Amino acid sequence: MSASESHAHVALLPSAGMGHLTPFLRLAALLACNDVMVTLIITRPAVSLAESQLLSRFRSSLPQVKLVDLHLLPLDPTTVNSSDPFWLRFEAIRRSSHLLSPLILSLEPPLSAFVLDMTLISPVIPVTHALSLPSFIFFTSSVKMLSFFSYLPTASFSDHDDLSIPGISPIPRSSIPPLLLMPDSLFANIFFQDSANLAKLDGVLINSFKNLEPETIEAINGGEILRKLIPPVFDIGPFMPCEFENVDNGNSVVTPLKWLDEQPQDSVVYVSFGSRTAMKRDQVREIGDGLLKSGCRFLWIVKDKSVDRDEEEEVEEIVGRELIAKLKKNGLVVKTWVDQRQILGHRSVGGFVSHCGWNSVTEAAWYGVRILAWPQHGDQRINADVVEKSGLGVWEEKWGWGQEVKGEEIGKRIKDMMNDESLKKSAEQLRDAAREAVGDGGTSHVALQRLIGEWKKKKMNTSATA
Ligand code: UDP
Ligand code: G50
Repeated sequence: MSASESHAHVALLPSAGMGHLTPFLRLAALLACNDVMVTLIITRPAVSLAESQLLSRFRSSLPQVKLVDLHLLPLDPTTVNSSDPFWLRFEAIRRSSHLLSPLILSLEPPLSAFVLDMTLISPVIPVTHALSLPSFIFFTSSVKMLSFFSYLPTASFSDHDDLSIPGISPIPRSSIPPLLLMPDSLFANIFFQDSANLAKLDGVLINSFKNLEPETIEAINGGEILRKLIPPVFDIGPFMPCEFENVDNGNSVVTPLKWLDEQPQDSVVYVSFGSRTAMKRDQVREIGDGLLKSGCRFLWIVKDKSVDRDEEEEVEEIVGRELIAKLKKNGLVVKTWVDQRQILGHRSVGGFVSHCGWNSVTEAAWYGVRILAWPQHGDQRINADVVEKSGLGVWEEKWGWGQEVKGEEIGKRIKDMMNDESLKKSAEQLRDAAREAVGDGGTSHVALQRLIGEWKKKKMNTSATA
C-alpha cells in the first residue's frame, strides 16, 4: 500500500489572531503525531507579530507539516462595518476564498478532508463542495457557544428573555455577545450567514472534553433539536500546549519564569486577558489597586493595545509610576508576550484572572489552575458560565460588559479565589479528567481515532470511484 493510501491527508485553514492560530497549530501537531498528513494553509499577511513568530517556531519544530501561503486580496475597509483588525482580516479571508480552489487542486496526494475555521463557513463551503471534498470546521470556542451558534438564528425570543436551548441551561440575554445585538455589525453578519450553513458540513472538531461540558455534549449528541442542527461533533480536547510555543523572554532583566521559580508553591495569581483585549487606562489602574489590596503575589500581563503590545509606552506610564513602585514589592508586571503554557504549568501559579478566551480556559483546565472569570467581550460570558459550572473557577456575573470594576472588589474576589480550597480541589480534579480524556481509551482519544478512521475511509472511497 502506498503512503497516500494508508494515510489521511487533511488541509487546515485557520483564521486570523492568536486565539484561532494557536489551537489550529496544536491540532496540526496532534494530527501529525497520529499519522495524518497535514497541510496548513497560512493566510498572508498576518495581523500581529505574535502570529508570525509563532508560525516560524512551528515551521522549524514540525517540518513534516507542509505550510502553503494564501495571499489575500486587499480589503477596502470602507466596505465593511467594523474597525476591529481581526474581524477585518476574517472578512478579507472570506473574500479571498475563491483563491483556495487552485491551491487545493495542487496538493499531493489528494485531500481526504478540509478543516476550516468556524468564521469562514459560508464562503468556503461552495469551494470544497465543488471539489467533492468532505468539509469540517474546527470550532475554536466552547460546545456551549457552538450550541448557541447553531440555535440562535432559529430561536424566537423577545428583548428581555433568556435564551432557552433544549437540554442545556438557559443563556441569559446579558451573556449574548453585544455585537450580535447590532444587526448591521460585521460580526452579526458573519455569525448568522455561517450558522445557516452549518448543516452542510460533514463534522465539527472542538477543543473540549466530556467533564468540562458534560451537559452540553450530552445535549448535542443525544438531544433531538441540537442533533438536527449540528453535524457530528468530535470533542477531542483539551489540546496539549506544545513545545513550539516556547517564547524566550531572555533579554528582560527579570523573566516571568525566573521570578516564578522564586515564589512559593500555589501562591501566585496570574492575570491576563489574552492576546487581543486592550483595557482602558482607568480599569488598568483599578486592577493594579485590586492586586495590592488582594495581598497576593501576582504576575500581571498589562495590555492596552489590541494588536501586539511592544509599543512605545513603558509599563510605568500605562499603570502609573507610583502604583508600579508599590506593586513591585509583591509581584511582576510585564507587557511583553509571555508563554502562558509555561506560566500556567508552573508550580507556584495557583490562580488565574482570565477573560475566558476559550484557549485560556482549556489551558487552565489542562494544568488544574483555578479561574476568576472576568469576561470582556464576544463568547467570553458563555465560556465563563462553563468555567463556573464545571468547577474550574468562579464568575462574578454582575461584572457587566465594559463596566468598570473597582480595585476594592477586584482585590476581594482575587483573595477569595486564592483561599478557596474546595475550588482548588475541583480545578485539580478537572485537570485529572482532562488527562484521562486524551489518554488511551479516554473519550477525546476515542473521538479522535473515530475521526481519523472516517477520513481514511473517505480517502479510500474517493480513490475507489476515481
Ligand atoms: N497567550 C500567550 N501569551 C500572552 C497572551 C496570550 O501565550 O501573552 C496565548 C494563550 O495561552 C492562548 C492564546 O494566546 O493560547 C489566547 O487565546 P484565548 O482564546 O485565550 O484568547 P484571545 O486572545 O483570543 O482573546
Ligand atoms: C470574537 C472574536 C473571535 C471569536 C468570537 C468572538 C466568538 C467565537 C464564536 O466573539 O464569539 C463565533 C463567532 C463568530 C462566528 C462563529 C463563532 O461566525 O474576535 O471567535
